[in-house]
Amino acid sequence: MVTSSTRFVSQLTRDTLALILAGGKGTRLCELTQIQAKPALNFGGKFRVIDFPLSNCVNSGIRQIGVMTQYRPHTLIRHLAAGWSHLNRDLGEFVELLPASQHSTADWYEGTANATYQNIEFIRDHNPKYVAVLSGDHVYKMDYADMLAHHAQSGADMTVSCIEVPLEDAAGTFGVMCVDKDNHITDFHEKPEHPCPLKERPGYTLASMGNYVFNTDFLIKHLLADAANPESEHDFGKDIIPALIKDNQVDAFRFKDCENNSQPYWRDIGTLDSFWQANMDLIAVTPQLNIYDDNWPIWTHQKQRAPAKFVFNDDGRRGYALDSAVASGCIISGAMVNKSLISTDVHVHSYSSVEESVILPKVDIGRHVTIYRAIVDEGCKIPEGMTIGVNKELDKQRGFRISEQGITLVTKEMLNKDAAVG
Ligand code: ADQ
Ligand code: ADP
Repeated sequence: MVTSSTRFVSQLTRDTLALILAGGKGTRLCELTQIQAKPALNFGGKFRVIDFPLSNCVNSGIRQIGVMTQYRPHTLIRHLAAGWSHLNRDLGEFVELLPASQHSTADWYEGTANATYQNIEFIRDHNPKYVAVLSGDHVYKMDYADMLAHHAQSGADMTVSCIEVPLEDAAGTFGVMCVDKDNHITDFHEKPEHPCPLKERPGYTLASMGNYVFNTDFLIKHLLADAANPESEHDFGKDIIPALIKDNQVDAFRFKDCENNSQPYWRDIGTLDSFWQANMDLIAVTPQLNIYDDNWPIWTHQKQRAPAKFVFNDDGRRGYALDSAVASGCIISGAMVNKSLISTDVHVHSYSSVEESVILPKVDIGRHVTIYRAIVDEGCKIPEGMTIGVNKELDKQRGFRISEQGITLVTKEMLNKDAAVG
């Protein structure tokens, strides 16, 4: 039976246009984002990061989606065209690409608010009641309909989704806010060194997840005002939210797991360490983010591949993987894989070991290779006998990158340079 409340929520999601911000550089991911934008990064063996917000939209019932691209968009565009172009336009559903420099001005997107400003005509064309501006580079499962219902029922002009984060993790990293007892935002600072602690949970602060819901007219009015302000950097966190909270109702939507009121999984994979850790989180024995959940599938596109294969080689060496995820198209022959995430089309040859590592697609790991606590980028061919991640000094000498927490990153270019020197 359809209740009035489900009808209410389905109407809200139908009345919402989602704009996904997918143009950031992701500089702290170093060489991993040298040729592609952060939302296009391979993640979790077979996904790309943008699949998470896109799947959240579709699973939430928001099926009118624009993706604002800018920085090195090639792989992102290819992925969206191959995997996300099947929504049915005849039913009013779409995922549309909104590249910079193609809209009301000939300029690049200067900031998140400017990217949205440049798409005002697109918003007007679709005439939604609400606009959800969503960050394209986070890994999480979220029903945006909860946030929309909160927004509509509270009568807010704008709603910001937020999550409780330890003070030390938030400092200099997230936009943080103070709220009153009704969750109206009373103070907002973008990436302050000293975030304000939560009264009810000292040691924690309320961090913005970079997801916003607006009443459409309100959004357009304030984007126009911001565009005319020469002092503004045209960023939601730096300029728009701090200015709006003074005279408008801007609410915090506290992202919680409704069933048990716990903190859901949400990760910004902005650094090599957080990228590695979020991949490792997926292969935990009981992961907090369940990607095997039929109720909230993470949709993606990938080419058809043969199943992963594990070979007992001619010398009687087992090819096996433990506490790991191995994507299709892989062959693990006479080699050991432990606590690792092996993406599509990886071949690990005999007498090699891969531990606590993230191996991105199309990697060939030669015989007698040891890889420990590393990220191996797409397309690498690791030569026979190479050791990665065991001796960090040696890794550095070879030109590999070592993250703050000691994870080694290896890319094709680094291997080519090492081969040229060696
Ligand atoms: P950051 O993630 O640091 O903080 P930003 O680098 O602007 O902010 O990226 C936000 C989103 O916008 C990302 O998805 C990025 O790809 C995209 N983006 C950035 N510049 C863009 C541009 N010119 N054109 C199109 N897309 C662009 C933000 C908020 C904080 C909040 C964190 C949560 O500003 O308040 O705490 O997200 O991670
Ligand atoms: P090693 O991994 O010992 O260096 P190979 O690369 O020859 O040796 O692969 C070992 C085993 O992996 C093969 O004997 C075969 O069973 C399997 N294998 C390799 N390539 C393929 C393939 N293209 N299709 C199916 N199985 C393959």
